[in-house]
Amino acid sequence: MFNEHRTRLASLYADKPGHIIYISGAAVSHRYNTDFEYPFRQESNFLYLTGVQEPDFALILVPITGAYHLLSPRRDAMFAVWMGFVRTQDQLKQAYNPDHIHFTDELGDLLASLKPESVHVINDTDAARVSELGYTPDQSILADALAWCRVIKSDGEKAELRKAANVANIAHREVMKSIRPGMNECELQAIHEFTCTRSGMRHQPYSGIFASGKGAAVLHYVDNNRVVDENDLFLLDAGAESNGYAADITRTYPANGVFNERQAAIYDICLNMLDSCIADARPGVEMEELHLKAARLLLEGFLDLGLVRGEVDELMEANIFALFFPHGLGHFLGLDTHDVGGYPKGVDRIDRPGLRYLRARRLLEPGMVITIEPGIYFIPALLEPAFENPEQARFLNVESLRGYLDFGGIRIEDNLIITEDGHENLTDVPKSRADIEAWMRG
Ligand SMILES: [Mn+2]
Repeated sequence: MFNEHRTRLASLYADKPGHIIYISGAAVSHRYNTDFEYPFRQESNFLYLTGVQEPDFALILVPITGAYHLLSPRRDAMFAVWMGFVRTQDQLKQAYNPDHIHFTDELGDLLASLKPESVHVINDTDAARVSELGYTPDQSILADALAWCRVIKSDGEKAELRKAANVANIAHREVMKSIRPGMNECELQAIHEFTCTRSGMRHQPYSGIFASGKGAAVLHYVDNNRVVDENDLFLLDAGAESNGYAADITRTYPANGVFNERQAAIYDICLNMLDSCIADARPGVEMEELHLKAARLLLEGFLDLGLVRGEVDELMEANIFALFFPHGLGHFLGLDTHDVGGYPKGVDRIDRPGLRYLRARRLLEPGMVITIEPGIYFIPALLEPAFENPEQARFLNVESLRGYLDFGGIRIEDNLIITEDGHENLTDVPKSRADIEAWMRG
């Protein structure tokens, strides 16, 4: 898989003889000025090209010959005492399969032997290192080239994403059947993370959101320390990570196992937004089309409930949907949860409420992996000013909406691989009300 990734990147440099690529991997980082080490996470581009999941490595690629040089840190005996076994260069070569292996302190000699015209890098640190050694760094292409490669997933990557999704599916089901009013949100986080860790996935791809009641209306809620009430909805947005590849799943359900009437009505609108967008997810479709479709379904649902007034078209034009659905419909998913490539060069964000935060704006193609995650929230910080703004308030049933300010929010999120003729949905966690309630009954 990593060989395939390097070949894909090298193909973009076919017209650049004399140009080579240098990327340093991640180092260990510490908590302030202490010797406490944060869990190590390889830099995603380096991981994509090498599979190396240990600190202080670097690589040189020579696109025109395809040569892959791996540079490993020189470890001394004390490293072995404190940190673990030190592998020989031969053992590292066996493990990672480079064409050539060197120590990182031999970078100067390696560059001297390659005599590159220019050295492509992705960041200032690598650029400075290259300059220091007397060569010309070029930071203008490589990051975009890597994003281009990473947007279309290889078969190996799809397999990792399926593994991550499978474990996240199990963890979500586990929490869904364990929740009881009176539990603290952090207990539910513990169940999620325990389930992932027990399955061998020791790292989370992002800080999970375990939000009950009003906390569910905070888009990136991470307090995760409130006691869940009897009548709360509980929103869980958390995944799992398999060899660096992320799952990112969200479900929302009643803490006591049964949706009340008000929750059910809003939930069904959100689920309809999700299901309709998923049904349309196929090559040739644009993310913003799907976003606008979801927005329209939200407004139609709210008109039926009498929460907004007017014609759907004028409500769309006035961006009323963005008061309740202020984030983007979805994003690319891969080595990073909000994966690279959402905005290729020349494509700008849409300056419109709601769509402004869309993290991907491009035609869907086979091999892309996306999330679809509509949400409906009652966020006082957005609604209260809108109640006072005549331009917006004329579309709102202010009196009814005031009764929803303690509702919180609902988000439902699935992960899809776009295929030749549609998509493969990686997420398998109950999402219809009937399925959720049945699963929670056990
Ligand atoms: Mn997401």
